[in-house]
Formats: sequence, structure tokens, C-alpha cells
Amino acid sequence: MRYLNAGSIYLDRRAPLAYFRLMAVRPILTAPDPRLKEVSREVERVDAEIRMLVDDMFDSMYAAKGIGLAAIQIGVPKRIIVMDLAQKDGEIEPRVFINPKILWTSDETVICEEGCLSVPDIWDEVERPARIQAEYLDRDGKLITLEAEGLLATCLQHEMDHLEGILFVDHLSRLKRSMALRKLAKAKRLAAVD
Ligand code: K1U
Ligand code: ZN
Repeated sequence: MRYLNAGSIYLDRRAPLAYFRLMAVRPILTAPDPRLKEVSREVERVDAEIRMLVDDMFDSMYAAKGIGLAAIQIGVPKRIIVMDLAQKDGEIEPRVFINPKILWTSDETVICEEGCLSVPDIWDEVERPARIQAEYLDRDGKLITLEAEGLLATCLQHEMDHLEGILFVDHLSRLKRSMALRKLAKAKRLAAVD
């Protein structure tokens, strides 16, 4: 094998294109798209194809300025979530959850204001367990167990709902949900006229 020495990095000259990846921002589905109601399927093997999908999910999530995204939101019914809850501008803390399972939820609950890239410009309060324990596979297919609270717990539960075809507005009263969906439908109609 021959290497090209570029400073301290050794590049494989046989596959120069392997070092380049075009950004792939995919469109995010919005309600009432019926695909958002699908139950996503388990990932059988965490391979290069899944990692490419994960990269596309991050590109799409960052482009939309979201803090989380489930694969079904870009039309792929696989049990994959990406998330970045970094607080400071310019920093990134990418997290990947593959085949996540909730092992435990606290009896204590919290009410948090939620939004969703698939229900744009609608925010409302949702009550969920305050703390959870979950397990999932990371980007390398390693099994991880996690205890979460605060925004991480809320966001993970919100994203895991997507894997079951549930939107945060499904947790609202029937009246609030229909008002939210009508507001979204009107915004879509107005955007179509522009
Ligand atoms: O599932 C999604 O569409 C992602 C969603 C995650 C989420 C947010 C808040 C509570 C629970 C789950 C979002 O990222 S909504 C967009 C968002 O959070 C945001 C957008 C612009 C500025 C600041 C935040
Ligand atoms: Zn969402």
C-alpha cells in the first residue's frame, strides 16, 4: 500500500474520492404526509450504507436548524435518530441512536415546549417522563446504555415517537391538534400561492 504524506495524515492514493463527500440535504416531510404515520423498521446491520444515511440525516437536520431528526422525516422508515443539542454557537455534538429502546421511565413528568421540523412553526407544551433509561446502537454498531434527563430525555422521546408514527401534536387535545394542523395547512396553501 502506498501513502501520500500530507502533514501527519496518510492518504490512500488508490481511492482519493473516499476523502470527499457531497452534502446531501434531503427534503423533510411535513404533516399530513401519510409516511409520517408509518412504524419504522429495525436496522439489521450498521454498515456503510447506514452511515451514509446518517450523514444525510445530519446534513438535513443542520440545514433545517433542528436539534433532532428521525429517518422517517426524510422518508426512510428505519429506526435511526440523529441529534445535536450543542449549546454554544459553532460547536457541534452529533449523536446517533440506532434501534433505540426505552428501558425505564420515571414516574415524575415534565412539561416542555416542543416543536417539530415536520410540523413547522407550531410549538406547544407536551408532558413526558422527566428521566429515561434507553439503549441503542451507535454509529459503529456498539450497544450503548444511556440515562437521560432534561432536553436530551425530551428530544429522545419525541424522536422515538416518530419511529412509531407519532407526532408531538398527537399528545395535544383534539382541539389543539386540529388547530395546529389547520394552521399548518393554511401556511402550506399560502406558500403554494407565492
Ligand atoms: O423531530 C424534529 O422535527 C426535531 C425537533 C426536535 C425537538 C425540538 C424541541 C423539543 C423536542 C424535540 C426540532 O428540532 S424542532 C426545531 C427546533 O428545535 C429549533 C428550531 C430553530 C431554532 C431553535 C430550535
Ligand atoms: Zn419531530
